[in-house]
Parts: sequence; structure tokens; C-alpha cells
Amino acid sequence: MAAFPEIEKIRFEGPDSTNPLAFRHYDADAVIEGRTMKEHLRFSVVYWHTFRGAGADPFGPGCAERPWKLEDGTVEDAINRAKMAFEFIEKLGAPYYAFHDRDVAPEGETLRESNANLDAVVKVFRELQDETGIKLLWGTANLFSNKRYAHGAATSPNADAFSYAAAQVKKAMEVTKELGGEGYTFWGGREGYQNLWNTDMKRELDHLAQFLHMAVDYAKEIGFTGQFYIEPKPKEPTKHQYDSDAAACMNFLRAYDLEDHLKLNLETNHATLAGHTMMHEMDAAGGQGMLGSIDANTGDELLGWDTDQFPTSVYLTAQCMLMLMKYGGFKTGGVNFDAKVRRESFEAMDLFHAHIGGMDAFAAGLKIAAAIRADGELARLLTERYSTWDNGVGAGIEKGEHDFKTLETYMLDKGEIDPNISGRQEMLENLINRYIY
Ligand code: XLS
Ligand code: NI
Ligand code: NI
Repeated sequence: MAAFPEIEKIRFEGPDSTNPLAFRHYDADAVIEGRTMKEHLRFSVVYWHTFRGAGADPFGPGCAERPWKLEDGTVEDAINRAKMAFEFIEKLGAPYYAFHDRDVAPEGETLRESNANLDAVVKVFRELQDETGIKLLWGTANLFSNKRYAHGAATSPNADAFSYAAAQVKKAMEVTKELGGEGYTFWGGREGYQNLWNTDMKRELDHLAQFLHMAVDYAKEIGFTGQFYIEPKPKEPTKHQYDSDAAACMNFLRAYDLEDHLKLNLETNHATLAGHTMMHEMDAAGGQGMLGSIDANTGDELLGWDTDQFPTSVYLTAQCMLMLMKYGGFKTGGVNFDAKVRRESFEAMDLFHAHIGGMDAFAAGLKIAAAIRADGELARLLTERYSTWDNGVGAGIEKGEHDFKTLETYMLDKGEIDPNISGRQEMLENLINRYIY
């Protein structure tokens, strides 16, 4: 049975369209800087929010109405849901999806049963992928919902929880490989602490690193060549998550000799919870060659938690696309909508509106970023700002020809620095607006 019989494939109708079920900016085959929009953006729909989210909040259960069952139910229910999920993704025209093991198949009484349930649904996923051409951006394991992970998974004080998580990730990697997944994400669900009095932080971090090394080894063993990602988030559900931001993650990866095996999957609302902009996080990771993929969403400026809203601000998406293009675009990653419709938007149709809006916002951001790059004024002003490093003493320092003594001699002779020039912040902000409106 079709889930959305009344919906046709969503089409590009151009900026003047007033049809809420059409794209105004996302024109999949339009070419920008030598790549199609589809190749630049690599949109992905998440299974957890979109097909399992009911919209619950701390004050009440969700009230989402869906043509599929939202609760765990049977394997048959899961297969039915999978078919409807692929119908949605196909009609939307997103080339990718992403899932956690427990989003797609019900957890059984035992690990063995859970694995069998997962296998049954993965078999159907394989067929649906082949029929539709939709691909798996990345897989992951849910190591945070079940009560066995109350104290974390890889960082749990209970070695059995670590072992169970290892078994679960092993299986999740196998099915990701089976489905041709282009990546595998580690988000440290409850890897952090609520209280340092009961926490051996160093020991927990050592365990987390061991866990990731085991994953790297197992990938080699089974020939899984997809990209591993670690997803930073500073708080929620724990007070302090170990993977708190891009810088903390990169330091952790380097400290434990993992930097060649994982890149970052950055999420907008996690960046803002960490007190950064997404632009900052992308620049920080990109500068170190660690920018892998993005979870595209946004927070609410007035709320301090992970609201996971769909991105609608072109100011935000233009920044994301500018950073992405600065670092050469996605290789294995994509724009993954780790976002959920609001509790009040309870009709299934709202899922289309939300994704269409997010895709259009990113397509517009791509066009704005490309216009900024084509014009070259921003790049020229940046080059000019650092021009003291292009010759004279600056070039000498960069080449390693100076030390404190030679610089002292230089300054003693010169007496005072050449005058600074203005940062022109407001002028640059106005310049960016020129490409937007
Ligand atoms: C939660 C995370 C999660 C990961 C996947 O805040 O964003 O959804 O992306 O486990
Ligand atoms: Ni995420
Ligand atoms: Ni999140």
C-alpha cells in the first residue's frame, strides 16, 4: 500500500513557484562549479526522526499521525515501514538515507534475536535500494536508548555494557557493508558523565579509544572501506559528552592514534550548543583535513537545547556551503537532515514540507556560496588582510628563517610596527548580504 498516493515526485519549478510541494532552488541536475547540485549536496534522510519520531517531549507523548506504525511492533511492521520510507525518499528525490540499527528493526529478547530481526529488514532494504537507486550514506548503532547503556556504552563502568556495545557495532558494521554504506558514524550517545565524583575520566577515555580501535580493526577484517565518522556534541544526554566539539574530538583522535581512521560528522545544533557557529566547526575541521560529513539542522535562537529543527536560514546554509567548497566538497559525506518536524506539525505531509524547505535552503546556500566564490571580492579582501605575510619579515617567518633574536633585531631597528588596517567587519557583512538580496 502506498503511503503517499496523492503525492507525485517533487519537482523543481524555479524561484517564482508558489507550489509548497515543489523545489524553488534545488534543481538536482543544474551544474555549479563543474558538479551537479545533487553531487554537491548529497542529501540524506534520517530514519530515526523521519520514520520513527512521534514528536514526544517531556510533557507528553508525540501526536504524529503516520501511515506506518511508529512503535517497535513486529518485523513485518518494520518491513512495511521500510517500504513506505523508501517511497517517501524516492518522491522527495533525496539520493541517500541513514539509520541506527534499532530504528529499522525491533530489538528482540536476546542479542541473537535482535540480529535476526535486523537481518530480515536489511534484506528488504537491499531490494529497495536496488529498485530505487537510493543509497546508504552511513549506518550506526543505537548505544543509548536501552537501559543497559544507562552509564554509557564504550565508557560504561560496567565491562559487560562495553562488550554488548561491541557486539552491536560489529553487527551494525556488517549490515552497513552489506548495504554498500559509504560511511559509519559514532555518536557518543551517553559517552560522558553526569558527575565527576563517580567517574574515572581517563579510564573511560582509554576505553572509548580501545573501542574505536576495535572497530577500525574489524573494518579491515571484513573489508569495510566506508569512512568512519565521529560526531561532536557537548551535552545531552549527559552533562558533559566526551566528544564535545570539533577541537576536542580531533585532540582525542590524535592522542589515541586514531586520526587516520575517522573524520568528523558535524551537526549544526551541536555546534551552537558548544558555543560555536557551524561555520566555525566546519572551518576548524576542514583546516585539519577532518571535515567528513554534516548533520544539517538548526537550533532555536531562544532555546538552549538540541531542538533539531530543519534548516531554513540561507545565511546559515550559505556559510555551510562556503566552508564545504573551501575544503573541496564532500567525498563520502553528505547533507544529512538529522532534523525533526515540530510536535505540532503532526501530519505525515509535514515531513515533505520540512525536507523540501531544508533542501531548498541548502540549494540556495550553494548558489550564494558559488556567487561569492565567482565574484572573488571576499577572497581578495582576505588575501589583502594577510599581505604582510607575503613578503618581507612575514614571508621569512613562514619559511622558518627567523627566531626570537632576529625578530628582536628587526624590531629594534624598525622601532614600531607598520600601522594596522581596519578589520572592516561591517563592510564585509554588508558584502555578504549583497549576494543574498
Ligand atoms: C543526536 C545525534 C544523533 C546522531 C546519530 O543528537 O545527532 O542523531 O547523529 O546517532
Ligand atoms: Ni546527528
Ligand atoms: Ni543532535
